[in-house]
This record gives sequence, structure tokens and C-alpha cells, in this order.
Amino acid sequence: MRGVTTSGSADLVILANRLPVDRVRSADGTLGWRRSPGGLVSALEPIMRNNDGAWIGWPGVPDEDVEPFVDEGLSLVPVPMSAQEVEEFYEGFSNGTLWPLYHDVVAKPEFHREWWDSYVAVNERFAEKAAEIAAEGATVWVQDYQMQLVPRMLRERRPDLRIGFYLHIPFPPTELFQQLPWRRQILEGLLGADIVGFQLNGAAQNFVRLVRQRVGHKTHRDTVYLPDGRTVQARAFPISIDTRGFEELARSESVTQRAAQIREALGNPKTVLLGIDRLDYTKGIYPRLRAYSELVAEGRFSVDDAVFVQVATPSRERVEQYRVLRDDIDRLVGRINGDLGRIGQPAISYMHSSFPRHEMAALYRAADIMVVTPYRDGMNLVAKEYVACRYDNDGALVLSEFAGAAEELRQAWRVNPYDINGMKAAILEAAHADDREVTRRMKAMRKTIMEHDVAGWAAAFLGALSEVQGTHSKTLRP
Ligand code: GDG
Repeated sequence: MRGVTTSGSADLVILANRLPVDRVRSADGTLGWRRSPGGLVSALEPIMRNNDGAWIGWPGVPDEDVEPFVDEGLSLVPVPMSAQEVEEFYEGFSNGTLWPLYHDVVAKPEFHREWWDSYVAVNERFAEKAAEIAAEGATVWVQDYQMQLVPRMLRERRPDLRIGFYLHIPFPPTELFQQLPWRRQILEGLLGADIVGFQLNGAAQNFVRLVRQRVGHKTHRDTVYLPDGRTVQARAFPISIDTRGFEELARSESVTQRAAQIREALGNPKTVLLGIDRLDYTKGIYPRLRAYSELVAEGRFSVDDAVFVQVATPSRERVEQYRVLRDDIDRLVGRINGDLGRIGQPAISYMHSSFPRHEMAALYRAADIMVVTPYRDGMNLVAKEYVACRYDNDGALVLSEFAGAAEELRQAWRVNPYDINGMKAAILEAAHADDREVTRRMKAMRKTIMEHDVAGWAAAFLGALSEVQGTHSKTLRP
């Protein structure tokens, strides 16, 4: 098993804003780490073990300088961040500027020069760390929108490395991206990579077009030709989930029992509708609940035989727009339940909390209709997780056409989240569809996600990266 990462020792480096662990204090007061579950870590773990891998990221606590350590066999390399950087780089530029800008300007992005300066400084620190620990000819895979300057900063320091970048969120059309005062620096930052990966083809095309227009490089299809002879590929690698792992969990005795308990606690209604999202303004929670409440108000559903369960996981609570959203949803749910609920029968069962994976699987099992209606979403893993848990080929998925997942999950009931009447019609159609129709659709979607899981995603990206001709690059062991 691998030890603590030292200078120049890692053949594979994963670089992300966060380490895949959270700081926890146990009952006796000692500090430790708890693995934060996620498909990305489990998909990358085997290949990291086989290749002296290391994961660089922020440990999640400000002003704490932690030495590299090993957690359950995974080598972790913490990068510190000050409280001010958390505010300016993370809450500010990453989540107050880039996040809304890259999601169709659903909320208004804010542009502040101090935020940008902090973004540059933090990206430098991460690039510096990767340059320090990567072995000669190593592969470095940079993750997501918080780290877009790292590829170039790293290439300047270490031209021997193979560098990949993957964006988990959408990449906006040129008309929106142009608003960014630092648009050129971001494009040049990304061009430091050999491969820039996106969820969808459309995003890759947006990027290539911008590079041509704004930076002036020659491009052909998915390839950018740089003046120094190097090429950069921009391609789609749609992310997925640990499909089999989810199905296995869903089939377990305890999840099956818990799902039955949940339905019972809800009063054994005929139809359980479910929404699960981080509490984020891109997820379209508001219009979804409105659509449902109108259906109840019009008598299409009655609170005796239908209930909407909405889980909103707390997220980015220090960012102003997220506080406003929370108040808006609280008020909406309160009004709907006040108007339509009866004693012991609320129209919406709303929880602002996060749950263990086991409980998530039980909720997916308990729901007849899963309603996923983001205004814009890179992929949306919740939609795929629901499908993975429906091993009996039952259950209906109502899915926004603006989620990346809609490109693969074509048999879902597709909706435009801006069209409340359209959403109402689709929810009703899903509720009244006959069993054969529901099964036909679910079967097809299950086939898709069985054939494309997160391990396949990681292998496709790293496989493409390994084909890049580097001068000294080492080949990774699968
Ligand atoms: C970004 C992009 C892209 C949620 N609540 C709980 C919980 N979750 C888990 C879900 C799911 C994940 O979090 C959420 O993933 P999504 O894809 O739905 O959305 P984002 O967080 O916005 O993710 C997105 C993704 O990156 C990957 O590239 O698909 O488009 O925005 O796995 O299950 N998990 C647990 N308790 C909760 O309360 N355990």
C-alpha cells in the first residue's frame, strides 16, 4: 500500500478544490477524517492505488495547514486556504461569479476584482503543489470550475506532464461567456491542458468557438492548434454513477424495509413524487413545487392519495443568493401546505437536511415519480441514481431537457422547467401512464446507465489522455 506523498513521487495526481474527506471531531474530542462518499472517488480509487496516485485539495477548514496523509489507502495532499480566500476565491469568484455565469445566468453573476485576484492566487498554490509532487512524465487530472487556471500554470512549471481538465458544470455559450472581464485568462488557463473534457458536445463546441474568436487560435472540429505546435482536444465525456453499487444498495433488505416505512409514514398514498437536490437556484425547485401545488389546487391530485417529498440539501449557506433562495422555498412550502394541507396530510413533505446514502436509496425506492427540473445542470446524477435503484423497471422520471442527463435518458418524460403548464401536463402523464409504458421507458434508461457508469467515464478520459503524445510521459497502469 502506498505511503505519504513526497516530492516528485506521484504518477497520477487528481487535483480538485476539495479533498474527498471531511474534518470530524469524535466524541472523545480527537480530530480525524471521514471519507465523503461520492462516485468520483470510488471510480478513481483503484487506478490511484495502481499508479502511486495522490489527491490534492483543500481539506475544508480555513487557516489550517495539514501535512500530507493517507486515509484508507488514499494519499491526500492538503492545500491550505485562509478564511479570506474561502470568502473571495470559493464563495466569491467560484460560486458568485462563475457558477451563475456558467448556468445560463439564472442568477446574476457578480464581478469583483478582489475575487479574481484571490482566484489567481489560489490556483497558483494548487499548481505549485501539483508541480512539486508529480513524478517525471506523470499524469495530472484537474477537476472543475474552481481550478481553470491550473492547467496553464502547471504546464509552465512542468512541461513534461500530461495534463487533463474536466468541467463538471455546463460551459456557457459565447454570448454569456463574453461578459467575464477575465475571459481570455480563463481560456488560456484551460488551454494548458492536453484534453479539456466537458459533459456534453455542445459545451466542447462552445469552448472551441470561443478559443477561435477570442484567443485567435486555429481550430478544426474538436482540436485547437497552438502556435508552439502543441494541440488541445476539447471533447465530451458524460459523467455517470456507480450504477451497480446503487442497485446493490437498493436491493438490500434494510433499504427495502426503510422504503416501505417511508411510504407508511407518508400515509401509504397512491402516488409519491420526489425531488432531491442541493438547495441551489439552478435546480428549479421553485417551479416544480408550484406545478405540483397547482395540480393539487385544481383537484388533479388530492392530498389523500398523493404527496410530494422534497429534500433540499443545505448548500453554500454563506452566499447571499442561497440565503434568499432558502427563504423563498420556505415561504412557498409554507404557503402551499397552509392552503392545501390537512391535519396529518401536508401536500409537500419538505426537508432541509442531508441524509446518508442508504436513506437516499430508500427514498428513490419509495418514489413513484422522480421530478428533476433544473433550469440548467451539467449532468444531474440524482436522475441517474433514481434509475439505478429501480431494478423492477418501474417508476417514472420527469426530467428537464436542460439537464445534461436528458441527452442520455431519452425515455424520461421531458419538460421545460420554465413552462409550468407543460410540467403539469408531463407530471400528470407520468402519473397516469400504464405499467407497460413505464416499464418500457425505465428498461431503456437502465440499459443506458448500466452500459455507462462512472468507472467507464474515468477510463474513457484517462484512456484518451494516455494517447496524447508526450515527450517523457509514463503510461498509467489500468
Ligand atoms: C455537479 C454538477 C454534475 C445530494 N443530497 C445528498 C446527497 N446528494 C448527492 C446525490 C448526487 C450528488 O449529491 C448531487 O449530484 P448532482 O449531479 O445531482 O448535482 P451537483 O451537486 O450540482 O453536481 C452536476 C455533477 O457535478 C457531477 O459531474 O452531474 O450537473 O452541478 O450524487 O446523491 N448524498 C447524500 N445525502 C444527501 O443528502 N448522501
